[in-house]
Amino acid sequence: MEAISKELLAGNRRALARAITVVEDGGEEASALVRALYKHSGKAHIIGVTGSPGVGKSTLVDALISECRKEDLKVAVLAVDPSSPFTGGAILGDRIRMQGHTLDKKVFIRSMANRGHQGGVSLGTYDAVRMLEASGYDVIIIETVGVGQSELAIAKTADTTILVLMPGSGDDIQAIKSGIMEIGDIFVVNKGDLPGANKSASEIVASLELNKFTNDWRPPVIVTVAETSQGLPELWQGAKDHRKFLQDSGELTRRREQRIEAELAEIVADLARRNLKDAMKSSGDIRKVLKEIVALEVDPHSAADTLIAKLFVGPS
Ligand SMILES: Nc1nc2c(ncn2[C@@H]2O[C@H](COP(=O)(O)OP(=O)(O)OP(=O)(O)O)[C@@H](O)[C@H]2O)c(=O)[nH]1
Ligand SMILES: [Mg+2]
Repeated sequence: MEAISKELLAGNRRALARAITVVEDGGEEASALVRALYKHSGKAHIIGVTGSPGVGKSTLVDALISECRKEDLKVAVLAVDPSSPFTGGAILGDRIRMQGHTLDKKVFIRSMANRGHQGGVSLGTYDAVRMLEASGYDVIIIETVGVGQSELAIAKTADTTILVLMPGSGDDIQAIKSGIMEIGDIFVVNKGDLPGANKSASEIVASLELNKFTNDWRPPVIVTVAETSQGLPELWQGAKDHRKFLQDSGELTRRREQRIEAELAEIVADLARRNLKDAMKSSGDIRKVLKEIVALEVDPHSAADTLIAKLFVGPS
């Protein structure tokens, strides 16, 4: 792992790709890598791009990469597929749509399958972001297909969440009204070349006005045509403005604390799950305890307390 860390810090792409595979799989090797590289993380602007299937997220991300490259920023994209642990068609499509940048050494694109964690953005994603940061990426874009829970999960991972819609996506606008999309920091109506884009944008603006904002950021609503990069400079400017707002207002620290809290809880739960079998075995007389519970000598809650104590002795 030491060799990988060194090469990764030096910007070696192969070492980076290998490291992401390792953290995706989790376990001891992953922990060792994160331990070695954690100090070098935490610097990038993490942008989440989410929205219903087919609204043009990947095309938009491709165009956003170009905006970043105009400023010579190093950009990475993680395309997270929340729907299936197997490689789906969506990921293949993402790859193809971002092919314009494959020869650019300052662009790194990677697909990640959800490893069964709730919400689509797995523990592996947090650590993959850290690997990218340690390798010097300034902007990290995470694309997920938004289906309720995964939008919430991505919002927890990203600094800036871009919610992408398209003209006539009435259901999505209903969702904004009902408040579940209040996680959007920037709203995009993509496919602005199709009829109804401006109408959709005004509807979003109107429903946002009904929202009670907890801070001073007012989410901009931007109409784009991802295929021709129309509206992209405005979108990139919006993302930078948001990042500056986060920094100036102290919101960045607050969000990151929330994110770490969620991650820590997940790591501990994961660890407990993994240790459970061993603890059951090593708690010696688990059979005996089970019999005692059945015989009404010990209640299951007290027995669980005993087991919990053994779960958190940590990995041996
Ligand atoms: N007319 C029009 N079509 C667009 C625009 N942007 C993307 N598309 C098309 O919309 C389709 C879906 O684009 P993607 O970028 O794959 O959409 P996506 O949201 O990433 O899709 P999933 O990852 O499958 O959820 C493609 O056929 C694109 O060419 C646009 O601005 N205008
Ligand atoms: Mg896509």
